[in-house]
Amino acid sequence: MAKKTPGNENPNPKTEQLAAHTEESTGEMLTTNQGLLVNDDQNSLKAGNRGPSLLEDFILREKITHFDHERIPERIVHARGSGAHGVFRVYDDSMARYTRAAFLTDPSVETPVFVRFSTVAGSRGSTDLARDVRGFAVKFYTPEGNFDLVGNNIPVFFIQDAVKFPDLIHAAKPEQDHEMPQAATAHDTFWDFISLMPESAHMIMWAMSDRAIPRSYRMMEGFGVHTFRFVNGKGKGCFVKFHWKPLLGVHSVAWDEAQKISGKDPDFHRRDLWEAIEAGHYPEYEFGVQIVAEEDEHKFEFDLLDPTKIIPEELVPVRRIGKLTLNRNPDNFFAETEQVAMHPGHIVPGIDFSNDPLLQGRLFSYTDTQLIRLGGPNFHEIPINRSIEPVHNHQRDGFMRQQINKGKANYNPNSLGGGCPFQAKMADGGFVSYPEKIDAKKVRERSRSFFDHFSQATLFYNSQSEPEKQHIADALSFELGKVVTVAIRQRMLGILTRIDEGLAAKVAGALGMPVPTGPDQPVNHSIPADGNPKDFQPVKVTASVTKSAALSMANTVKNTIKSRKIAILAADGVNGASLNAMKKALAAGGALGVVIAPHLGNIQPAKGEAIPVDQSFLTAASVLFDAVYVPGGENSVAALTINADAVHFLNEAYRHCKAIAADADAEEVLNSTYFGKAPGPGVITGADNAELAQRFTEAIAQHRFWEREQERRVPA
Ligand code: HDE
Repeated sequence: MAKKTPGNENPNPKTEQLAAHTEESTGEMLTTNQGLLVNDDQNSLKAGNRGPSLLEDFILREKITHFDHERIPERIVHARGSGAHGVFRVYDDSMARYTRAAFLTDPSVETPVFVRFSTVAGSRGSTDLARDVRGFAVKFYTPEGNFDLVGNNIPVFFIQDAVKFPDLIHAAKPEQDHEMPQAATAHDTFWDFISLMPESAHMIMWAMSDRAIPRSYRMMEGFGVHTFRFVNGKGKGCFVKFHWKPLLGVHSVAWDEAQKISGKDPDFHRRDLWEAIEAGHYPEYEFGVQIVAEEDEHKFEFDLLDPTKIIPEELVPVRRIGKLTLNRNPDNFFAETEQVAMHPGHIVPGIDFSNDPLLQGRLFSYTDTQLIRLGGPNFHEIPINRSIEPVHNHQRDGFMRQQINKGKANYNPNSLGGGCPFQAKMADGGFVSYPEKIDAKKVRERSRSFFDHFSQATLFYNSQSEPEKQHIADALSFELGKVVTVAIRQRMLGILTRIDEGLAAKVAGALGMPVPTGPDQPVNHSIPADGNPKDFQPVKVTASVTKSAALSMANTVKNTIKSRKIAILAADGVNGASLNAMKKALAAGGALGVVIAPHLGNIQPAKGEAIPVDQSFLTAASVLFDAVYVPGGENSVAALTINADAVHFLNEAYRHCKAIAADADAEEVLNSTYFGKAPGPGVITGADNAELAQRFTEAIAQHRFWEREQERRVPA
């Protein structure tokens, strides 16, 4: 058991290891990098107090030089991210049948982890709320070495072969001539590429769905995407897909809201993660596996190696085998979150790769990218990247080498070092690649089993609730509406027609364009020079599952208000008893009531002690909260009724389908809103504090009342 040191409330082997590299200045004197005590950090060395600075000033030079070199290249993708430490524990030893990985089979072991969530397209300083895929990368510091599960919050990908990745990312990033738009795919080059690559159809459905605008990193799923392989102690293999299921459920914001959050608080997800962990609301995710026996590899109508396909949970259920808990914020963003080097090729005995051509390409890319990003081959020595087990090998030297290797033998075989370090037998935990039989010709080809591009796109669309379907149509109308080249929009409509004609018609309506009819035109333009386009068009398959409950967020967990932020709108003269009772009831459910008033400081209730104000209308915005409550109190109600910011706050919360509660004697405030006279679902009023709090809690747990959007009558 790792010891508990001050400042390390969640000790484990990794936090103890990191502690050896952390610096704490409290009570210390200022030094240079050479350990020299500095006497004056306010003035440079000059020839006279009005004279020129002297080159001799080694203290100034050291400080400025270090500053000049503070930035490293940002990640080419996933540049914007947030990290957290945590632990993982498997529930039981049932996985031993499939894998020999110690951390997945021994429930007595708590494995330290570091997780980095990210957006994909935007730069390091871009908004968290971009419509985008989210990265969900987990580094497990296992006793058998580091295992990195470098996944996303969407279970499929845009492309089937790694060779197309630079094209995809070039198309998605800001356009090369003017470097616009930032952190957005709503532009010509992205949709040009997509409209020519029908293999992206399934991913596009997910990326245009609410999954691409999560409410929180804590409320999204994670997926390993590729099929991996488990190998058990007897050397038998099976296929496996990895899942993360958030215990708070999968929730998103509205697109209009996402755009506003991007202005009001571009750090929204980063802040949410940080604050939840600080408050002790540790994010939790269950780890799930879908296991397919090797003999069953070809029993599906899709190819397990095709990363544009899921295995519907109806065909292979997800077994929840363990839990990840994020319980500590990083001490230093750069040292940990920025320098963490994830790699799908970091595996441990019991886990191996499949031949998914996207995964195979990734195995090259991630080391290569760290070499340029972190500056050399010793990035594994950066504290956050170190395995908790010591490293012994014959690799030497390179920029920034930390390890001091003793002895003479830096080669193998050697006799001078007694043959050490020696190779590990399989029985001692030595890694042995899975001996998959391969008998093939060397070809640049795509298997025809990868040619069905639409049936799972249709499956995803058909599995959505009506509001979710509408959101997909709206997202496509928005994105294609920003596309200038009409031919690109037209080609996209052709693709949508093959996914769902109703969807295509809706988007065509918004774009003011006809829905393509007549004989199917070739849709795949990703063809080798000597290929006949006819041979490369998508094939139709009969899907064995046409609707999957797991794909709709409407079916997610809706039983908790834990860690939700609730705005309480109040002014002087508020009914303090009601306000405090609601705040207490929300806190009992794990939610945070935030008092928002026309001014900071305190407000004076009608009776009782002054109430501290958390935010004023100037700094608060409804888009940063999950729900709103308006307590009574004659003067407070009168003030809010004529306060444009308060009324706008409520209108906007209503438009974004959030739960709204008001005391019976605060109804006048609601009446001054657009919805007050005919409120839809999720608007609750009542005179009894306890009963109101109970109904409000149930409503907040629903997350949103998307059905309100049908009315679309609140111009907030
Ligand atoms: Fe990545 N990806 N990727 N990717 N990826 C990177 O590695 C790449 C792919 C993912 O928080 C880069 O260290 C290629 C799929 C995450 O640090 C780079 C291909 C999935 C992160 C890279 C893919 C991912 C990355 C950039 C196609 C989901 C952030 C910085 C063959 C399963 C990790 C870095 C973090 C980061 C390459 C496709 C997830 C350039 C070539 C599919 C979560 O190496």
